[in-house]
Amino acid sequence: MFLWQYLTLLLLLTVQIRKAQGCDEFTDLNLSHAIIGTSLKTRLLLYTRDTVSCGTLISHTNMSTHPQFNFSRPTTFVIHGYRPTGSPPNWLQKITELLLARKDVNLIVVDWNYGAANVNYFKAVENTQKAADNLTAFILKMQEHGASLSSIHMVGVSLGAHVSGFVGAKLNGSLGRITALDPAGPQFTGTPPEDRLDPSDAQFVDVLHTDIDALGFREPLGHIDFYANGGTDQPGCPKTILSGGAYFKCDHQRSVLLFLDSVNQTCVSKAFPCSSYQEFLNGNCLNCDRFGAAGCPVFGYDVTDWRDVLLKLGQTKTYFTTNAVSPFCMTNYRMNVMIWNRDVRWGYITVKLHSKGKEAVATINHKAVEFKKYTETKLLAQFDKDLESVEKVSLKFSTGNVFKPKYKLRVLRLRLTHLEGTKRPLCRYDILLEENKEVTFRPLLCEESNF
Ligand SMILES: [Ca+2]
Ligand SMILES: [Ca+2]
Repeated sequence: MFLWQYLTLLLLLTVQIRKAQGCDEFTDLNLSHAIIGTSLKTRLLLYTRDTVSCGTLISHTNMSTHPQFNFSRPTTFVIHGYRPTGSPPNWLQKITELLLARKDVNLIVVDWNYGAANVNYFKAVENTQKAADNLTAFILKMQEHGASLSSIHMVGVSLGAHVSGFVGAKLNGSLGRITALDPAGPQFTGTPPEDRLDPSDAQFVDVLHTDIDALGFREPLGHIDFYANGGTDQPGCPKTILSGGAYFKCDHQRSVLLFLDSVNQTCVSKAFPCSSYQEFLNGNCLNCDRFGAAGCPVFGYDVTDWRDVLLKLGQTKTYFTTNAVSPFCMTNYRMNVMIWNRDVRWGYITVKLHSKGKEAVATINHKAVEFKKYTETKLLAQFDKDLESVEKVSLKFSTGNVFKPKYKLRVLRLRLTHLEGTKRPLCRYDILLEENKEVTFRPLLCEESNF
């Protein structure tokens, strides 16, 4: 037999085995369903470490018929949002695999595609309360079987975030954790806490915002709120409507991709408490003392390590930046620059770090920075990747002005402090930067005593 014949046979066998095992799938609808409109049906699909790729439709009333549903194990619910075209979310399998790889839980995918698939968004919004009623009744049944509410984690995407909030409120906030991924804004913005997600809905509520200017919710809703890249627009997402559907959903959907990276422990993104994104970019929010030795919280799945201190702080609004593709994490350095030019200089600095043939680049270009004689200028330098040991540093100064004579920046001292780790800061003294000319040098470990 040819290879393809083997492969076809293998594929057929896999399908047959899945059928024989009785795997249940997420409801697959299409645009015609969404146009006609669907009425709510809440299906619950159970996955465990033994059945990662084979879902079991769980009875809402008779749970004892599912021996693999182990009530002494924690349970994680994944709740999708609005489905304007009726198609299943393309991230479902990935999130199931990654969550089960991280923790031995009962993973329940809440399939309310009948109800969420509707070209009329308002109808889908109406169904959120009813879906929450279904889920609440189900969780109360789980509790009767010995499940503890504090070991329940709900991961809600968009409208699913508010569904999680409603369930939590109906259970008097006793659910362990709600993770909200870009909670929906339209129809929820400006409503009182009982009509949307809020921190009282669970013992711990962590929220990610990625599209606050369109589909997401602008204000903080949890004990900690992460605003990725400021929360408005995401790098790599189309900026014009000419890109079709992606223009509408790219920022919103990025929330799921960022969370998946954190579940997968692809890399770590520290998030910094700040009053605004601009202040964060200006380097004014790099102090993490309030979190003690642990430093600033990390975004995503593992933020529970900061749970106690965050609960004490009430509500914390934090910022972090990402790359356009996975691995999304950026590496942050604080850069302190002191010059000795007589006159004030305004400009931009590009920094490159080199290590073993690899290069990490940071452009500090959100606005021109002021450099003043003998005054320390503090900058946030965000690199696209982390490098083990920095062997060389390149700096370039520019003013962005092509008509004026070229300036020189006389740097008296420069200090680079890695904000994620405990690495010793890197220093260099006396560097002459000619405009638009890259200067490369070996950094020195800073003396602790001076500067
Ligand atoms: Ca609420
Ligand atoms: Ca946006």
